[in-house]
This record gives sequence, structure tokens and C-alpha cells, in this order.
Amino acid sequence: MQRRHFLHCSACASAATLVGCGGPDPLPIEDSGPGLDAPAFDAGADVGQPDAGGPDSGPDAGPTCDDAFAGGTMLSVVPFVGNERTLEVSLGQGWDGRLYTDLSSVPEEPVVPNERFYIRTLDPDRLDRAAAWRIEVEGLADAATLTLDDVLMPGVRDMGLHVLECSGNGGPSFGLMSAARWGGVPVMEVLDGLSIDPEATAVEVRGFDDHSVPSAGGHSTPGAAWIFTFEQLAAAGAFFATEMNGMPLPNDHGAPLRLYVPGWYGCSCIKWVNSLRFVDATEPATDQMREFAGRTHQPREATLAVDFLPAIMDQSAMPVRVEKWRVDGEIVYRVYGILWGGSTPSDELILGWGGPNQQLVETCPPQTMNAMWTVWQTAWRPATTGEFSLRMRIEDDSIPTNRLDTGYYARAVDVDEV
Ligand SMILES: Nc1nc2c(c(=O)[nH]1)N[C@H]1C(S)=C(S)[C@@H](COP(=O)(O)O)O[C@H]1N2
Ligand SMILES: [Mo]
Repeated sequence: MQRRHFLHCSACASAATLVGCGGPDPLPIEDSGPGLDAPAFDAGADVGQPDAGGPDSGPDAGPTCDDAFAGGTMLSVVPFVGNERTLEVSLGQGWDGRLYTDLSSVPEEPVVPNERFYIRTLDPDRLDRAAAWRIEVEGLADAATLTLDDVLMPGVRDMGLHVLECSGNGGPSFGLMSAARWGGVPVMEVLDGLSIDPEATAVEVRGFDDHSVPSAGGHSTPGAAWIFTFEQLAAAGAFFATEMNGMPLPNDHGAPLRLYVPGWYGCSCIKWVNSLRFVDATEPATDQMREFAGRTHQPREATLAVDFLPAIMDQSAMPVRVEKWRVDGEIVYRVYGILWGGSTPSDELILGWGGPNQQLVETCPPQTMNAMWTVWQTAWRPATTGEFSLRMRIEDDSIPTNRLDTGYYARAVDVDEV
């Protein structure tokens, strides 16, 4: 297995610039771009990536991909078996309100526009938006009421590109996962402005969570709150977000203020934040932490907040789109996917499709940071027709990939022609 022309393939140029590896951002992030509505059915040398004209596509861009698809024709997109919901309209109400992002467009558009960003729990109908927003400081601290101006005092700034995944993102409904550029204020700066008692070790961040329509079957329990030690917040670079993709935070995503904890699952990223309660190590875990204990892979015996592990996303990967191509009279499948999460990420990523069948995929830019997802792709030539489960694996065994290794992110495709 060779690692050829990594960093230079055209599909990678936009992702590279988006994570800041390749000069100015060629994609205005508000622009929804051509996405899959305008697929490159007849690809020329550039394989139809929409970033032509970007800084990496000029004559000085160095060698381009020795592309397995150059001169070929894309015949179709091969649907995943047991296809996920990708409606991109909000469904349900209140706690059960959902919008599933169509992940197949991530290779063209790694930053998801606000109106397509996944939603888990819609804007609470009982939230009074006419009243001034207040954040109560409670517990082991001098009681105070913060207004948005207090919280924002040090100044809202760019907090970078980050992927968010619901811990309940899972087949067949992959799509509770998106990435955006966030703006806000680091949590630790806000805490620095408060008088916190010396015995406090952690803070419970609570959000408004009152909806008139209960969750069907009691699936979601009321009360959105997560407890973090100060060290956890500092280490993750947690921030209070007020902007998303250069726009004010949308109501469904927690306006006017949400917590964002880079690298942690979405369930810890409390929306509509209205209370900061300081606690010590005797504090029990919140209802929300218990509701999501299984999905955030907590030890069974965890009852106190301090017994909970950081709800981080281990490094994971999944195919997001499979295309069928004809190149030089031969059928070749083009598999695109994403790679994200982990604190010591590796880009040695392997696609397996049953038995001993496996090959290294091209990941670029190398996933040296865990904040944003990375796009990978590979030319896949299954030997026979039939249904195949495409399963990713990280080569380096020292990297924790428990969820990935259970087959959680495997996607099946039906190959009708080889
Ligand atoms: N107040 C409140 N915050 C919340 C939730 C909620 O139900 N209420 N859901 C959490 C869950 S489970 C997820 S995955 C993320 C989803 O954020 P998004 O809808 O902006 O994508 O918000 C989190 N914050
Ligand atoms: Mo979630």
C-alpha cells in the first residue's frame, strides 16, 4: 500500500484551506456552493471539484493527484443500503425535533451552512425571547446575574472550525453530525470574571429546556445540564458561542448563547445557557449526563459527576458517498468519507470490505487536529458484485477507537457491476 500524492489531490484542496493549512479560504462560508445538485458527471482532469480558482489550483500548486478517475465518467451515486434520513428539514417537535444533515455533500462542502446544520431539540416554544437574556451564577460562588453584555465583554471572536456529533448519531440515521465555524468567548474568560469559592471544583452549565410538548415515550428527559471540571473546560478550549458561520447563532442552535466543548459529543454542548452553578466533587451527575451515559461510553458505576469521563469523541471515520465511475472502459467505485475526533489523531486510515479485503485511503490534509473533520477518498475495485459492508479502521492500535471498532460507522452498499 502506497501513500501517493497526498495533500495534492484536488478534493483535498478545499478541506486543506478550510482548516487553515493552505492559505486564504476560497469558499465564502455563507455560500452553499454547488453541492450534489450539480454533480460533475463528466469529469475532466480536475474531477469537477468546485474549488477551481482557489489558491491550490493554480499553476504553482505542485503536482496534482495522479487521479484514478481522470478522464473518466461518473455513472451514478450508489445509495447506502438502509439509507439514512437526509431530509434536511426539521421534523418533530421540541425535544424530539430533528434535522438530519446530508453527509454526502461534505466532500464538496465541509463547512455545513446554518440551515443544513443538524438539529437535536428545536427552539423551545416556552422560551420568552422578548425578555432580556440572563445567566444566573449560583452555588459555590458569589451569586450574580450576568447579562449578555457581561458575558460577551471580552469580545466575541472567531473560535474556529469544529465538528459537532450527537452521541446518538447512528445508523440508519447518520446525519446528526455537522461542522461549522463558531464565534464566541472562552468559558474560562467568563469564569475569571466571577467570584468563585475556593472549594468549587466544577461548574454545572444549564440551559433552558422547557417545551410544551413532551418527548414521545419519555425518550428525552427534561433538564439540560452538564458538569465540567475547570480543567476539562480549559483543556478542551470550551467557549460560549454566539455566532455560527459568521451569523448570529440561530434559535434552534441555542441562541442567544450555547456552550461548545470542542472534541466532546453534542449532548454536553448545552443550548440556551441560563445558569452557571458552581459545585464540588460531591455533586451527583445531572439527569442529562445519566440519560447520555451509555451513548458517551461512561463506566456503569458512575453516579457522581466526577466519576464521569470526558464525553469526548474518539477518533472515528465513515464513508459518506460512493460513486460508480467508468474509467478507460473499467468500472471503478469512488468512496468518499470523513475522519474526525480523537486527541492524538492518525491519518493512517484503512477501508475494509469483508474478510482480508482492505486498502489504505487518502486522507488530506493529515488529521493533525481533532477540531474539524477531514475528507478522505479512495478508488475501490471490488472483485465481485454483491452487498459489501464498508468498514474503516485506524492502523495505529495505540489510538482509542472503541466506537469505530464495534462497526458502529460501517455502511453497506450494493455493487451491481464490476
Ligand atoms: N438546552 C438544551 N441543550 C441541548 C440539548 C437539549 O435538548 N436542550 N440537546 C443536546 C444534544 S443531545 C445535542 S446533540 C446538541 C445538538 O446541538 P444542535 O441542535 O445545535 O446541533 O445540543 C445539546 N444541547
Ligand atoms: Mo445529542
